[in-house]
Amino acid sequence: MALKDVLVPDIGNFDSVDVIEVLVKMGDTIAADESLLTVESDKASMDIPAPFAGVVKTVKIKVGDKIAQGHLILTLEAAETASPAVAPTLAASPAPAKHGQTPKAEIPAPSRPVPAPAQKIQPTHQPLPVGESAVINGGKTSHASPSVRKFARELGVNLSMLQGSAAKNRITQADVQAYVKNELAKPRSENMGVGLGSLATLPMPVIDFSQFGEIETKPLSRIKKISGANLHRNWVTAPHVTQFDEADITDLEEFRKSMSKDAEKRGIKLTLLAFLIKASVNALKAYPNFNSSLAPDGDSLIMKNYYNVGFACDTPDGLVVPVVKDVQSKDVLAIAADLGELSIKARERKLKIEEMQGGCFTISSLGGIGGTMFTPIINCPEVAILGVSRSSMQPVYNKETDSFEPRLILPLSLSYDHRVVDGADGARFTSHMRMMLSDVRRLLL
Ligand code: CAO
Repeated sequence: MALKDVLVPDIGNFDSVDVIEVLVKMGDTIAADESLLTVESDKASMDIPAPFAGVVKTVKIKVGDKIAQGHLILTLEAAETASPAVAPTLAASPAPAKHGQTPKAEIPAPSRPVPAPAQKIQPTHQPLPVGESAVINGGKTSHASPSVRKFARELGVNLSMLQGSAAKNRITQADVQAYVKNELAKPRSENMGVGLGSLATLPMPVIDFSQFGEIETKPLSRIKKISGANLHRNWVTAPHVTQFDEADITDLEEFRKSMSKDAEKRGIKLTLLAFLIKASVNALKAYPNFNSSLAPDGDSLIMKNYYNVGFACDTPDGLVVPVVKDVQSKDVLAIAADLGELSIKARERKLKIEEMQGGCFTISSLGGIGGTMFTPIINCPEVAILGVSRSSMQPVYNKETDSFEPRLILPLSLSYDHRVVDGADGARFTSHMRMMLSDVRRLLL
């Protein structure tokens, strides 16, 4: 049995945060990853988990304290067999912590996806951090501690339906209880969301599947949990429209293949995705609304004069979204080099948090896998995402020769937030992409 200090991990760009809830006390036996306390900045609240299992010997903080990275939270008598599974970090870490080592905060971008989610305390117009409980309610942001969220989840309450009564609109357990009481008191038809415009969803039925056959319960990976929550939020909050289009990439592919050997000599895999990223930045410049985010109050658009493009990357643990930065100042080869490097890091769980932040637009390419079309979910607070499916040879009519020619056609699926982008601009954006991709010279300008 060893007595170990548990310190406040990296909490991002904040000098200090307030302790709003202490979830353990002296003598408690806690598991690795169990929440120890909830902290809150003026933007968000979140949990700090236990880095390993053990018995709480002393608690060194109390509600109301201001704490910063390195601050002593408590001492734990660690069980010898205790697993150090999760680092004491505010961020989700796709990589399991190695023994005695504090991993760097890492997180899939929202997705995102996933919630891709940046994972430090940050302004509410950025993706929400892991464990953060900020919910948008009528344009205002409310917060709830993890224990209140857990309580709400157990009762099937959607926190976005509540107005918090505590300071800074924080939702308390009493708020949740009052809400449930109020909902139960409503006439049944109203409660069921019939006729009154209620967006409340029915709780998922709890079914014992083992009654139908053999089952096995597999825990979701940390990335899956985080990206799932982000995807769900993005799906229900942003009104999605998906615009489909097709680009003729016959010449582009010919060019790419002709350049591949040269690129390889420089240690770069010149992929189609690099060209797509380059083309998308050109389209973002032509249609700047796509390079924006809705302000948290919903009254204005925050226009971005930088061009960072995220790409969905499939890893054994789930989806992450690394971001290629400053695409406007890079040529296709430099983008391809970044892509290669970021993809390797993603799969080796070595992405740094800043490598998944700052995205303006996301591309999700399933072309290497298959499928004809799909409807990607916007990586909010970005306002659009481009889905790319598998290219195929198709007969295309050539007016000049009055004949059909075999052309390589790439399916594009652009999902956009209809609060920000009009349907006409959605179609203009994909037409622009089509134009850029069908004439590779334009990409090189
Ligand atoms: N049509 C046909 N073939 C394609 C293609 C397309 N649109 N895109 C790529 N390919 C081919 C490539 O040419 C390559 O073939 P070769 O090995 O013969 O050259 C092969 O597919 C594999 O490509 P790649 O994986 O090396 O490169 P990529 O740029 O296509 O993909 C990455 C990189 C990171 C996007 C990909 O590995 C990945 O993770 N994709 C999944 C993304 C995802 O999960 N999206 C869903 C998000 S929503 O849940």
